[in-house]
Amino acid sequence: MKDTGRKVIISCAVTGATHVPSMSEHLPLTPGDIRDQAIEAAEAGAAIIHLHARDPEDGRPTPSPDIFRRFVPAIAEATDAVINITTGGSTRMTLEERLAYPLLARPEMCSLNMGSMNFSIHPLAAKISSWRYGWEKAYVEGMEDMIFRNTFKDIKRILLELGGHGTRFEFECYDLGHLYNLAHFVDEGLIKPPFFIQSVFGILGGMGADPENMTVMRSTADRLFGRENYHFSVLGAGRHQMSLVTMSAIMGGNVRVGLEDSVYIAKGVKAESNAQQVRKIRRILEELSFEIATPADAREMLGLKGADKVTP
Ligand code: KMH
Ligand code: ZN
Repeated sequence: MKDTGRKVIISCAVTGATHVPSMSEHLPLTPGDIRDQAIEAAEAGAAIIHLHARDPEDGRPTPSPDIFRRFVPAIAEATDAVINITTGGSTRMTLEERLAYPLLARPEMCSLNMGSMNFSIHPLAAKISSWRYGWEKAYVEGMEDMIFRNTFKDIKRILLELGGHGTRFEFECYDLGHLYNLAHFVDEGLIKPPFFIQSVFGILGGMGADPENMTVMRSTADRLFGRENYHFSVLGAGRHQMSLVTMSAIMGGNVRVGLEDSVYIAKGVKAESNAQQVRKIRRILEELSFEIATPADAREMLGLKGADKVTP
């Protein structure tokens, strides 16, 4: 793998499908909000922008290609950031729904979740006393009984269908076993290096946000894939976000921030935008003498096909 001089890729996950509008007035909901916050995050230094769509009427997660098309091309037009579209969607969407837009757009990059699991923020429901939209309470409470489905067959389908169009993946690994699932597909010949491994910490249903877990993920990935064959990255859910991603950079990895993963900028303080989180991690990394990857660096590091090969 070509050494581009150890630059750190900042990914920004702009809105997601787990957090609900009542958690932060700054969570972008409409196509215009998502577009503007994504562009600002890219200008602040995010080389990769990870995107979900929401219904403009009430902020409910949606897989609708029509809604994605109301902001993705505008972001691509305004920035040279790598656009990374979710294939995880939400735990309530079918795989068919989750793949509807990615299969049309054939992005440079998509997320790919490496195992089925529980995935929930239901304990938060008890802490929210006033709900902005009628759907939110049942949505959050209902996560207690949801399964985030990502079977071997589902993963294989995504690798074959999207991978067949040259899309490469942010492999989201929430547990040690997910690295072994990834290794299984490498053994099957369905994935070629360089792999981009997003280790996810602090999701209820996945591994906890203990720093020790990161050393286990890192050393296991080294053993399974060889450090020269993959790029490590970390996201930390909620209050663990900034400390865990900083640790990733120190361990030779990359970072993901964004309101999809945490609505905070500091203890008890809500982030006013995605760009604010990007600026904060950029500041920390530069203070530590890390160099930030540009979108061109990220494309080279991850072997991406280029923005010109994406269907607008
Ligand atoms: N919010 C992340 C923990 C996806 O979009 O595929 C999950 C995620 C899933 O990013
Ligand atoms: Zn996502």
